[in-house]
Amino acid sequence: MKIVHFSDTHLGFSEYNKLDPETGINQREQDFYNSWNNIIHQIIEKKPDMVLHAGDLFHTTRPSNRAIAVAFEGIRKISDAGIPFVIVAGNHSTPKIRATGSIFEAISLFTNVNAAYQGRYQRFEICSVDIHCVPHCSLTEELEQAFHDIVIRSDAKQNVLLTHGAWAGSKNYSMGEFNEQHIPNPELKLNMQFDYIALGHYHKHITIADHIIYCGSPERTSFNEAVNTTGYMWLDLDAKKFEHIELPSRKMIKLPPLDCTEFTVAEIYLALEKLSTPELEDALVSLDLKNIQHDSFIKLDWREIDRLFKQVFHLEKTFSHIERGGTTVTSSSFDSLTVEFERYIDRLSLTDLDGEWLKKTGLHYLSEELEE
Ligand SMILES: [Mn+2]
Repeated sequence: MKIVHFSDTHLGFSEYNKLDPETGINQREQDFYNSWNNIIHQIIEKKPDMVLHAGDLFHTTRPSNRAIAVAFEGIRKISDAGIPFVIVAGNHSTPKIRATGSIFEAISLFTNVNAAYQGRYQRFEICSVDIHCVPHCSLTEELEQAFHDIVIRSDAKQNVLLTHGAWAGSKNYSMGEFNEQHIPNPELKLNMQFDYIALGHYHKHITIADHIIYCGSPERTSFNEAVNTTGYMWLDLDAKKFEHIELPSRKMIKLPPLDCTEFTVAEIYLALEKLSTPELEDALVSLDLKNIQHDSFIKLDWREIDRLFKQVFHLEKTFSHIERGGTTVTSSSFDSLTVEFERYIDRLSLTDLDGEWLKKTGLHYLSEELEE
């Protein structure tokens, strides 16, 4: 029995104001679609007996038509190949109000596809393997009930638990999100034994115990995930061999913090020039300038820094500076003018003005200005 276990695909995630030259779609949004398509491609090539998705298929509860189209195209390929597909809803894809309905209702319509999304335990029997599903539950009582409802049948050849949340244990597998759920270890609490526990939510691939595994996400949603490898799990359930298959994703690099205490502006530029290597090409890069002296700080040209790192996809800048006469250190981050402008418009509560129009017009003038 060969199984693909993947998770946290976050289709519809988008960030920064850069478009894919080929598709015209936000480049980061396209990156997530590419990673999804890459896994679908591998599934069709390698023909596992089953595919499991451990939650956060979409980035939001109400995904865009485009995100839905990309998801459906991939799921249809798995379905058409006759490969059973089981998916649970994660915290990013569970509506707060049940009356909103769920996109998983539509997903369940595909042949060979089983979705658990209703805040309760569901079991799917596939080729004599029982897939025990605990999706994201909006209430703690629902989650407790879901675990309480798990039944291990005597005639099941193997048992797999598929769930989404922060695994309770000695380490913290939290993503720091307000609505995440904490998963008790049912093997300890309920005295059950599973052949494999397929976890989603924590974006880093990590083996908690031989058979309890977070597969990690195929793309990174923040700089906290810079060190993570990206990919999916390939399971040989009978041989109990569980392998993480790495897949390429957009590079994300955190540069070591630069201490500017002793630096003039020219020396800061010089130090940055050394940090700006060809390796950073097309990567998401974060740069932290520490303790910039007041005199250097006011002379510092952030556009010059962007020019020094022109090979990168996006440069995320954070800094702290020492104010004149004092030791006060302030910390902040500043993005490109276009990103800051978009953030500013988003913060405004516009009643008489069309925010989208304002954004489009403003960005148009800003990009013309920046190109000169
Ligand atoms: Mn997630």
